Amino acid sequence: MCPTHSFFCQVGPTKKSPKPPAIDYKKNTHTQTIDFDSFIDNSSFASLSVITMIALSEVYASQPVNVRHLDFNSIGELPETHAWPRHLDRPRLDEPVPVIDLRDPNVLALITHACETWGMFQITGHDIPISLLDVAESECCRLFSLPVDDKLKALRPPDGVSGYGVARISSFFNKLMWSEGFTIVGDTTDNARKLWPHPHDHRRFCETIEEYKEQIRSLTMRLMTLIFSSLGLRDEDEDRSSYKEASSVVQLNSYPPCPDPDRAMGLAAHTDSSLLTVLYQSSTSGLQVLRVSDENGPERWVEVPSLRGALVVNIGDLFQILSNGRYRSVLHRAVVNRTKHRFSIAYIHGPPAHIKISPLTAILDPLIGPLYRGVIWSDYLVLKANHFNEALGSLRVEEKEDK
Ligand SMILES: O=C(O)CCC(=O)C(=O)O
Repeated sequence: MCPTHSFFCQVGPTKKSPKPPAIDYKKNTHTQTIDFDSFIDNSSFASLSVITMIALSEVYASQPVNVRHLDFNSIGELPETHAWPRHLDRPRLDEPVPVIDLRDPNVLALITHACETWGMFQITGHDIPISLLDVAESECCRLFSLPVDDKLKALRPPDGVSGYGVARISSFFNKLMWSEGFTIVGDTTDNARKLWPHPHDHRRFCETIEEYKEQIRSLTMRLMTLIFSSLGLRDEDEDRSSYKEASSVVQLNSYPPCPDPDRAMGLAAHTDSSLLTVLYQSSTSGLQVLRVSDENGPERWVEVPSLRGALVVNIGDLFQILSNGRYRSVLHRAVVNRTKHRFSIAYIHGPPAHIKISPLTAILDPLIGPLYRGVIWSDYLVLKANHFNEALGSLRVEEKEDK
């Protein structure tokens, strides 16, 4: 999720990725080998496609994240495995990440400015009830407060996408992060049952997640419409109609209180492989966004403050491609603190599986031409799982004028 394609954490990647291979964009090789009838499962079609799941399973199986799962509550000292070189230069607090009220008559201009300069903004006036955000946060708390042995019953398998575990990007770093996650793709009942055998307990979790997903899904569709309009696309533009459906993943994150927060990392700097991500960062701040060097100063981290009831929206790699680089997929990370258990919920919004993501023809400058090759989401996820923040750069093509 990185417009500049370099690591900004001082801890480097453990894997030196070879140059990403060229994908054969003319054919989707996965589709030729899959017997669809044996995979018909409405719950997973509702989110990520079977093709995507299989492609990802293959990559994940080839690079398992081998870690010992910590019982964060019982640790009095930061273990060496989790001690990062001092990286936490104080974040700037004086540069406010844009906060946009969706009812503002000027909303499109505000979105354009935020997407071009920050790649991230907070929204208010979004009509998601605060009570739903509160309940979702308390369900996160209930899940992550379980004893570690209970959480491990829903451990994400090495080749799987759903379940409990450490951040997937852990395999790219030689230090571990002070966080745990729970990934939800499609229906989460099976995993919830493993965590809470009693129906009353898992039903409560599943119902909250379903309600949250449904409400954030329709908000995200509204945001897609606003962002397309902010780029100058008209309602009838053909480009736009392909995005009426979507795939989604919900990621619950937990950052327990940490005995040495200045040397720990909650979630290392990354960009999102999505079109858009809508994040609820609960009542405890911890999200930071990278500002690139500009007239206000050199490259710097800026804190995204937690605002009661607000949601954070960030542009993902795929929207950077769609907008031909005009809207920025921005590096962000999460830090931890000594006293508070922080939770966040990311709704990762991707395109329908069969859509090839390419710069939108309606907004292309004929003098510049497309700056990215087209890619379908499953291929992009595989590229990202293998090459992390070099993935987006590997799709970049020369500007016309340079040729
Ligand atoms: O917890 C946060 O504030 C950031 C979460 C995030 O970046 C992610 O889930 O990809």
